[in-house]
Amino acid sequence: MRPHQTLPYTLPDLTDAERIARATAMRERLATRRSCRYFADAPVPRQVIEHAILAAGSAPNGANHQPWHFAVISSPETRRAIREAAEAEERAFYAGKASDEWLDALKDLGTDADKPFLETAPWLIVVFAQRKGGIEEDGKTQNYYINESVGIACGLLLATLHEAGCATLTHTPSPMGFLRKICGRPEHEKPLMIVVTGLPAPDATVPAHAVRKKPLEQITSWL
Ligand code: IYR
Repeated sequence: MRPHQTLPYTLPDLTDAERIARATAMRERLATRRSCRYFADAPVPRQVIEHAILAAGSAPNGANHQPWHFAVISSPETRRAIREAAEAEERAFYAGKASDEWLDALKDLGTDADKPFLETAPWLIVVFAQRKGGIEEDGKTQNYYINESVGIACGLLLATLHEAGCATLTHTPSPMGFLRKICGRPEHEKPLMIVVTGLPAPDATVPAHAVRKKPLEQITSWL
């Protein structure tokens, strides 16, 4: 007897060839994801966003407290408010707060303080990490492995949106405290990132720099 309530767990009984084929296919589809900064203003169905958030909400996490909240913004007024606040922080960042080394690391990405995509893209998903709350969201119970949990959730969110044919951008204006106020979230929630999503603009480009990925030999050691 196991000392807790259990449910059976099974997975499809694949052959090794099928496992390899599925891993390859998934990897190849994920490899076409890019951070996109040029969005069309075309709509994307709300159901796409709902399914992507439910996928994010299935992430492994500390003690199954599911320490995340997704504030989904489509209203033009709120997108404008977020753009204005984000650009104010970014202007300070690019005009002096960032070190020369940091600005140098960004130069191949072509980013600057202008963030028009915050108004162009139809959906902004502001991801909050709940420092407290537990599964009942009581605002008091300690949560665990918060950044790890919400980071994995963001990965699943991005993967699902990509699979649905949506372009995405993880945007992290710093500091991000203003998002708590705009989204009406409590003090114990920490804004982690804005996931911008929609369709790519017809003339969208991505920085060539970002296409260079480290090879397997470099990112792996087999012990
Ligand atoms: N948050 C800024 C700067 C920035 C920082 C990193 I590290 C990036 O990979 C990209 C941008 C901005 O959004 O412009």
